[in-house]
Amino acid sequence: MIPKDFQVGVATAAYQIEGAVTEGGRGVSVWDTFCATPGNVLNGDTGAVACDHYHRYEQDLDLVRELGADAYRFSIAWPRIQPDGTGPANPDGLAFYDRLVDAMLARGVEPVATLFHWDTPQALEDAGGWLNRDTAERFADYAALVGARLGDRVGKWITINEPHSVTLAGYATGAHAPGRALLFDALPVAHHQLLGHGLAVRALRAAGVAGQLGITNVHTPVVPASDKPEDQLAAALYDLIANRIFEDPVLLGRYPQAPEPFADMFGVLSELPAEDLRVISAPLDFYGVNYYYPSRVALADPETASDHTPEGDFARVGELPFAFAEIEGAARTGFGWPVCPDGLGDTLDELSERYGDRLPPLYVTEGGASFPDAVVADGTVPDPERVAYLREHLAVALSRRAAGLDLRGYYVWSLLDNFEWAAGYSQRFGLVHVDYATQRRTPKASFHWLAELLRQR
Ligand code: GBH
Repeated sequence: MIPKDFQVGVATAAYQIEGAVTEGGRGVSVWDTFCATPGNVLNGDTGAVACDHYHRYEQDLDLVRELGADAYRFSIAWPRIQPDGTGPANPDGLAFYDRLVDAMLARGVEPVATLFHWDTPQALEDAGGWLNRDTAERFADYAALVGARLGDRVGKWITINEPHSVTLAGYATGAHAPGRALLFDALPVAHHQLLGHGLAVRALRAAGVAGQLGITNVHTPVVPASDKPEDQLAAALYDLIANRIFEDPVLLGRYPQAPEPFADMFGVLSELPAEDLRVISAPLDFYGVNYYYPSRVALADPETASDHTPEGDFARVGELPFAFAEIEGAARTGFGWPVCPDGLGDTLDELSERYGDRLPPLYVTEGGASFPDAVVADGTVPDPERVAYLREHLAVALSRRAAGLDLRGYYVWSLLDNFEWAAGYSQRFGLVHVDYATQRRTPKASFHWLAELLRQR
């Protein structure tokens, strides 16, 4: 049974669902550019049409209401608000999100707005993107524009979604836009996003927004692949890169130290102005956790490293000193990701152990799984694996809450099947099936299961 004051929501992101990439004065984002180069995205897929949500949002929000979700987490496309990433707001861009937020409120659904879910304006990328400190300042200006317009109605603000993914996939390995493969030279990207977060928090507070402010980090509990000292070392280092580089500055006001012999790897993070860390660690009203799966890490053997990488998306992590070992005995999602509800518990436990009193109230701002869902002869979409996934993950979340953790909600990724970044349309994460040829939406069995669970509250 889900407690009444535990918020259940559904999440999406602009580039993954909106389409209409040349409408309403929207500028070009790094994802438009990345998708245009053959080989970057599976099957040459792009977000140009996606779920056509830009035109169909009323119908999509009807589904959110029908589900009985308390909150809808969406993202705002920066290039709709500032086509070139600077200057005055584009009125059509603001007007779209204004209508979207009102449409949520009209349905009794709390708007949870993410300001940055990876769609950097291309013009800013051309000036260095997140490698350039100026992008953090530009992000705060953008936050101020949106805050001034929507600040009276948005319930929660998430500044940045998963700075880890933009750093690692976007700039270190190149699997995501903007497709840079800088390995450890990508570290400034982490810092500039976190600085952008802190400056955006400051800008939103100055704008007097009514809602709560937070950030969303993706968390992966890291376990060494063996007892061997080199695997333990690799795991400790990977935990820093995957998790703590993004958590410690926000929650403790400092970056972690890399273990010997890797101490120099984080060099750039130890030479930063103290004032930056003060900005980054500004008090938050909540902290968002995305959880997908744990990582079993070994030190890479250059000969075999690529055989051990878990997923296409992150395959080029093999060039970093890590290899990923199988999590044995776990069911697999469509991506091949292991289904490990206990890993969510481990992540939540780790957070409260590491940060104790400094931890703001928590929300799981994403959790979910892709499966090869299809509409069958009777018109339904059976997805028993997703029902099991959600049942088990919700149970783990609620167990930690029952044990005293201030965990206030769980948002399912995702409302709709959508553009799954480098995997294109091959991975279906939705509670609602989308037939891309017709844009027909069909709620899956998991949608009906969750709707019933929410009705029972
Ligand atoms: C999220 O990214 C995104 O916010 C969302 O847009 C996306 O659609 C959704 O998940 C599904 O992919 O392999 O060691 O880096 C999650 C991407 C995949 C990054 C799992 C972290 C685990 C640790 N994440 N990954 S590692």
